Amino acid sequence: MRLDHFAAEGSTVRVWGDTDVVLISVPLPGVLRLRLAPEARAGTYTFPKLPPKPSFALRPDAAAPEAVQVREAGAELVIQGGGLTCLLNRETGAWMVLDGDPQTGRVLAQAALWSGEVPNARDALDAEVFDLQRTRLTLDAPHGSAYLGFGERVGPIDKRGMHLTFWNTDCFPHHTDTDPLYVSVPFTTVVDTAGLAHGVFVDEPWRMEADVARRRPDALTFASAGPELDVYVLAGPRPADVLRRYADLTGYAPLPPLWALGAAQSRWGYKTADELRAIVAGYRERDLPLDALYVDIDYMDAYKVWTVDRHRFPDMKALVGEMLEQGVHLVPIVDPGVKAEPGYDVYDEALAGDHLVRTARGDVLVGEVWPDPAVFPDFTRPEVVAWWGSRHKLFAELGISGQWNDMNEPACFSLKQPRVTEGKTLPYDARHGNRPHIEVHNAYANGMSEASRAGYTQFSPHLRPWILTRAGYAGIQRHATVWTGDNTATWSHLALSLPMIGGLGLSGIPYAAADVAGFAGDTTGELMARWYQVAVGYPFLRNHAASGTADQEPWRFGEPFLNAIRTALHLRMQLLPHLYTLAHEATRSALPVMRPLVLHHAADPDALREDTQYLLGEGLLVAPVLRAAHTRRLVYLPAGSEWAEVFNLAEFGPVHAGGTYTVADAPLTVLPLYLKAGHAVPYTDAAPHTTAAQWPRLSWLAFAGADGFVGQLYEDAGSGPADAPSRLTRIVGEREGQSLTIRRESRGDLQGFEQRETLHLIGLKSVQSVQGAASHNYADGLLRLSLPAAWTEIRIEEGESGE
Ligand code: MIG
Repeated sequence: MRLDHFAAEGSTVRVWGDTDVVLISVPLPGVLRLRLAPEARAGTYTFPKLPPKPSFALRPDAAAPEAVQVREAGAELVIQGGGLTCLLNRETGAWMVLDGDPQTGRVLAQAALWSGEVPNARDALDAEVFDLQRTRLTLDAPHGSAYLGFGERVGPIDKRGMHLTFWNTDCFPHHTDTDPLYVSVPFTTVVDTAGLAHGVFVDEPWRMEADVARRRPDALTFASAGPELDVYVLAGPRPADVLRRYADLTGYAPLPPLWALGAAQSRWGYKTADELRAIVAGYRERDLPLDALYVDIDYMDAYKVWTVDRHRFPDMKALVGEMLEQGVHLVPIVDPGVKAEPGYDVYDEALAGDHLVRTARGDVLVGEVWPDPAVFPDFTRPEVVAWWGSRHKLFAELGISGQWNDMNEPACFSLKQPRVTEGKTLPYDARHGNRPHIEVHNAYANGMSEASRAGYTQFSPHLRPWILTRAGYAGIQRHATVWTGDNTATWSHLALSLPMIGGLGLSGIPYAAADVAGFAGDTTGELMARWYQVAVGYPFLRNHAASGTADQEPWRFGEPFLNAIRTALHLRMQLLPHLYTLAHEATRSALPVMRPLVLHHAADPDALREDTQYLLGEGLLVAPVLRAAHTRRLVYLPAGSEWAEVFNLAEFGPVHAGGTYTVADAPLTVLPLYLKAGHAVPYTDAAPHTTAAQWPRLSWLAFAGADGFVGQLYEDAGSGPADAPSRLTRIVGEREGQSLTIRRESRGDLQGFEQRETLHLIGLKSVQSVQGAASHNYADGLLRLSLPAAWTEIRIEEGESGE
């Protein structure tokens, strides 16, 4: 590939030859973009100019790009900006991106090859012979590097050795080797053997595949059905830096309401208002916390979206209010398929407004989903997003602020105008305005969920929306969070949920979760109990089951399982101050609530690929039991600091050195938790449901390391607009010789403090005196402090003569 010409045009460098074009720019510091357009002459009338390229992934409020410089050095062009360098060979087209300057910079990504095919004139006309791999990019995959993320995937946390397809698919049920699934995010964080990270994001919603060092162990290959490959290389050096840069590019997730983090119950098969009332009563009479009920498709009249069946739900508004009084939020499901029925206002409006997906021949495309026949709003067009958003008025007026968007791959069971499809969805050549379905399929759910968020924000500005989606493309985190779809009630799916949610977190989606106890198939009491324990740290916690499966509300299997589930749910409620703080942190840092160990221990090879455990923040490690009839498990404690057992958040247990394996004893009611030296974690008392994200009773578990410790707490009303009064509190313990000084620093405009605050502290060899606490007690290495209201400083002297 020869690229003879180049020109600097504003903040972009254009390089081109007889047939190929590449545009290089630096949208953010540490992020370099190469828009690769091989064989562009054949497909682009304006060659060597490229038409503007809209993106579903990029945040709309992007900053101005960085300035770039370009110079020639032999056959190479040297392009620099934002701290990065791109070297592009004009004789071969090979390029590399370095962090820093050409002499000393670290090589991030290196491409020997990128190529395209001259589009066949038939392609555009006959999608059944559409070449599914029109453009290709091959990047070096150095031996030993780990490949994280790629959206929603089965398999281990490191995707090396997998061949992945980006094509959102409704698969009921999915299995531990199913690919693709519902969510496509062509973004990976690469971690080398020294623990240094960089990112690669290919912003193409087109059908794509990625071969992650499977066919060739030394190559990561992207192949797209589209004419271009829009590549972003993101600098590290830590995985957390890559994730933050990805969110700077594609957006941060908005803060969820606190109630969405509480316990939720769902079932496909709850059919009437009275059934829902009975479920709430079942929770309340057994002292089981409950914050939300998800309401599946049977509330609708004949599966007509934006309707409510009047017989089964005679007064939805009253029901929503009645539930809210009991601390329970109703979250209805919404499907995109609109019943094609003249006289049904949603259909009539969609038709009149030209909002629908069409066939290649230009007719409205008609398929079958739950409504039959069904038509599909074209959420890839802004005017359709606006129209769908306006439809949320109905639910907002009922007092609803949470919504569950399903089937938005989009799923389509059959077509009335049959064409070849890939999976149960729309045909490749269906039309979205003038774009073929194969180009925008993966982004269909983004527009649908954007509409939901915008709708609730418009009609209920005093509430904070909670939007769940099954499908999505890069950037979906700005609009909604993801649940992992139709999993199965098996132990292998329980274990799979950790790398799956972890992988979504590493793909910029910080609040993803899996259905507790499995959607398909009958669960068992033991699997339920262990699944609830695993889910204590899921970003949200929803029990959901398929129609026809055995009942799986927490009490259905009796004792000892009910007690174990109650213990896990109470643990969840206790941890909400910490989880909500992490949720808030995600809105600033993009670090997920449930963190794979690699996020904080990338240079520790045992931690890097450990995906049977997870971290809640940097300081709390969760090592749940994932196997039937096991009451012990092996736990890896990452190197670099000590870890103290805090099983079930109860008493401190033994302290273990990092970089070691230990065996956790975990009978049915026990969740093994470990607190890292140097960290403090806030928690509260269990409650039947959440209220405000302010904690009349607050406790801290703290482990003073050699440098003391830090802990954080974010508080606000728990709902309402994100700019309402809030407070971020840091408690910092600093050592100086024999003394430890603990300070509390709060920032923000939220008034009022905890009414009862205690600190449980380990890590001190002895205690001679304590100043500033209301009372204290030191025994067996554990110091308990009762803290006065509005405290700001505690001083502890270590020394031999304890009191
Ligand atoms: O064709 O609404 O993944 O959570 O319960 C199945 C019924 C449609 C699939 C979702 C599942 C939901 C179910 N839906």
